This record gives sequence, C-alpha cells and structure tokens, in this order.
Amino acid sequence: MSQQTGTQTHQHYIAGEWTDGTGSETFESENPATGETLAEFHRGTEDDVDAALEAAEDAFEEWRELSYIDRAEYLWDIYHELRERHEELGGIVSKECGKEISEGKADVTEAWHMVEWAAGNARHPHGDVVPSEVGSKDAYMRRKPRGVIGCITPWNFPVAIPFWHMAIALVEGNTVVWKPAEQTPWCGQIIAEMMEDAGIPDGVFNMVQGFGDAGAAISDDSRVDTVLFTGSAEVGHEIASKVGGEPGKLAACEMGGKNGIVITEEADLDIAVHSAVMSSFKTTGQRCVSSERLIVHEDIYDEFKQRFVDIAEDIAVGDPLEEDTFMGPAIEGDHVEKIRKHNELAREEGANVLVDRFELAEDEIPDGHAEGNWVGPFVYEIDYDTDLRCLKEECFGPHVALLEYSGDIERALEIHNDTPYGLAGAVISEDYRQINYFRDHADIGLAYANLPCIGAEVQLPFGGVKKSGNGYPSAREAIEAVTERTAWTMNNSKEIEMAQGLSADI
Ligand code: UN1
Repeated sequence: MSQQTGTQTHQHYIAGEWTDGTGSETFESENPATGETLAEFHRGTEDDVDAALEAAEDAFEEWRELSYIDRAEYLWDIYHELRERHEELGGIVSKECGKEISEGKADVTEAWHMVEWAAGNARHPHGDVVPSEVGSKDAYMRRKPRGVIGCITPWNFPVAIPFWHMAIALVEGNTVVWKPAEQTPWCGQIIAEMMEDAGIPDGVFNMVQGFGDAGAAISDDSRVDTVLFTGSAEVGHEIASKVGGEPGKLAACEMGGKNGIVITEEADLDIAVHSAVMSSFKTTGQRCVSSERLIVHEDIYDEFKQRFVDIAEDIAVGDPLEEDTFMGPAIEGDHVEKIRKHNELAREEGANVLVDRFELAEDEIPDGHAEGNWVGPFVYEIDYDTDLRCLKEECFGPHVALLEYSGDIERALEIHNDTPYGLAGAVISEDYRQINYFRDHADIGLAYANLPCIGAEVQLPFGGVKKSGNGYPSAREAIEAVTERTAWTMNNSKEIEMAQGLSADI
C-alpha cells in the first residue's frame, strides 16, 4: 500500500497470511486534519487474537534456534526500506495522525534508529562472565527469549513505537502478536507489509487490527509471556495489575506524564522560552513527554511569561503537510472534548487564562480543513497548590500552566515532584549546582538540562517512575522484558566443590 490506499478493506496478518478474520465489523482510519477517510480495516476479535497467538506459539521453537545475527538480517531489510521510503512514510504518518511533516519524518527516522540499534545489538555480547568463589567453576549470566510477546502501541508514534517494542523482541528470539492503535491502522498495515516483504517466517510476526477488546485479548492471554504496552495510564495500570497477578508473566508499560520544566533565576531566557515552546506545543502537546507545567522563578517570571505568551498567541496551527505549520490537529473529536474539559477544569480551579486559542478563529483554519480536529494553545497561570487537579491530571494537549515560585531550587523541585506521574522533565539554568540538584532529585525517568523535555534517543532507556511507568517496554531496556536470564554454572573438575564453604561430603 502506498500513498493511495485504494478501496479494499485491509486485513489482519496472521501466520504469514492476510485474512479478514472472524468478525463482521470494519472501521476506518481518518485524516484528523480533514476528516477524510483514508482506508477501511477489518476489526479484530478475540478469535483473531487467538489464531495469532497460536501461530506465534507454533513459530517460536524454530525462530529461537536461529542465531541472533540471522534473526537480525530480516530487520536490516526493514531498516533499508524505512530509509528508502522516508519521505513517503513521513507523509503517511502526518496524514494519519496529524503530526506536522517534520515530526512525521522524525517518527520514521526514530523507527530506523531503533531497528539499527536492535539489529546491531545482535553482534554485541548478550550476557556476563561472572567470577566464581570456586576456582574450578565457570559462572555466566546467559539470556534466552521468553516466548510470545504481546505488543500494544499508541497512535502518536505509529511507526517508531511499534519498532521500539518489536525490533528487540524479534532479534532476541521471541515471536510477536501486535495490535496497532485503532487511530493509525494504515501505519500498522505498512509495517506488517514490511515484515512480510522482509521474509520473516510465518507466525513469527502477527498483526491484529482493532480496538481495546483485541488489546485486552492479547494482554489477558496466558500464552503471552510478556506484554509490552505504551499508551494511557488507565490502560497501562490495568494491564500491569492483571499481569502482576499471573506468576511467570511480565508486563512492561510506559504511560503518560504531567511533565514539568523548572526555569530558575539563573536561566538563559532564550533557551528557556525555546525549550518550553517545543515541549508544550510540538505534536500539539500529544506526546507522553509533553510539558504541561512551567515552574518559573519570580525574578524572571514576568519576562518569561511575556515572551512565552507572545509565541503561544502566534504559533502556526494548521495543515500538517505544510512545512511552516508548527502544530497539527488533535487526533480525534473525543480528544478535543477531553482537552476542552481540562481547560475548563483549570478555569474552575482559579486559573488566570493568558492565551485561549482552543477554538481557532475561522480564518486560522486552512481551506478544505473545516472538518479537522482543531485546537490551539491554552496557557494559564495559577498559584501553586497541592490540591489542584489541573496540576496533577494529564491533558495530553497544548494546555500549559505557568507556576511562579520563590526561593531555591529545592522549592522548585517540591513543586515539580508534586504529581502522581514521573516521566520527563527539564531544568533551565546556567548554574551547574542547580542542574545537578534537579538531575538527582527530580522524580522522573527522562531528565534534561537546557533542552526541551521531548526528543529522547533510542539508545537511552525510555520509561518513567510513579504512575508513568512499570518497566521499560522500549529502547535498550526492553531487552530485560523480553529475555530470561539463566545463571549458568559449570564444573571443570572431577570433584564437586561448593560455594559458601558448604561441605560436599556425603
Ligand atoms: C511519546 O511521547 O509518546 O522522546 C514518545 C520523545 C520521542 C518519543 C516520544 N523520542 O519525544
């Protein structure tokens, strides 16, 4: 499938075959900037998931016997295809999920970075040689695949995040059953075609298109050894708690955030404003690492506020396929309503609203895009109080609070850490002591200094603490979630000698 999606109803990919599945329902992918239908898909059922899991189980024994390097060969084909089709795929990402075009392309770039990392890692050591107390013993930590990995991915990085999960799972010798987000099935279709074109053996990779019920059928099934989930906190916590009750099964979930940027009295204001704008409004605030709280020292508060507000008033919201657009639309109508509710909540809790472009003016909406899910920046200031819900609940939109603080970096960190989440954050300061204090005390998984809090690279761990995370489903740390460790100890002597001075006499 290329730029033209055609009229057929697209299928699931199970056991190396394209199939309509067992259900009678279909669903559509829509361009969030125009409301236009992009393509139609069969909606997966529990029976379809069942067939996919059976195929993945059957394929596991042969796949695990291949060498790491042979498994990685399949992924290298995909790496080249992602690079060759960069422009085209970037455009499809932008069309299907509304991200502006440079972000659409960056999504594809991040995908090939992940594939490159996972396939390249096949040639790296996969265990440890460990000293033994006993001279005649060899001790090692060795890894082996866990089995069937269930992958459930979000719409906002519809190409990169599936590869975060699946590239590592596959190279490590597991088989996969994947459900793409229901908002971005077209990207799912293209990835499944790539897996097929790369010649990945039947059943090693399976894709079922569909909604939460298909996702739950994957995560609830006892044939799944690990669930990798990236998405909302609500679903992630449900998966983590259910799976946690099943011995031997693992879940690694990365969820949202209520991310904050601390801007101290020692900040370079150009960097502060630039970082805050990028973090709050890129992807229309719909990254799990987007910032919704700017915690600014009183000495520079007024100047920062003026400069930030001026940009928020002006920032280009529009057609994601136009180069000079900064923010595309929200993903869907329901999400626009959710953002509206968050804006209202802030007002109810006493916000002084500085910018309200929630309803774009008619002349701001590009021609032919009246049906798009448009929202613009909403910026407010509010006196910090630990009881305010608007400072604790994630909006996942261009909705940002300015919080003025007085005192030292310790005070800024008290405010910064006062959310149930802990994914990403940044400190803007020219004072290394403040920077290092933030690094050591911010309750988050991804911390930045003098940078936006978005844009992590795949060779770093990506995950959070508190309500944001439960293990790492992505990037290099995903290896822990998709492999078992074997402590392997071997005797080189004809005698048995035990560690801990344990007597071997019988
Ligand atoms: C997400 O926010 O949902 O760090 C993923 C970043 C990207 C990934 C974001 N590499 O901004």
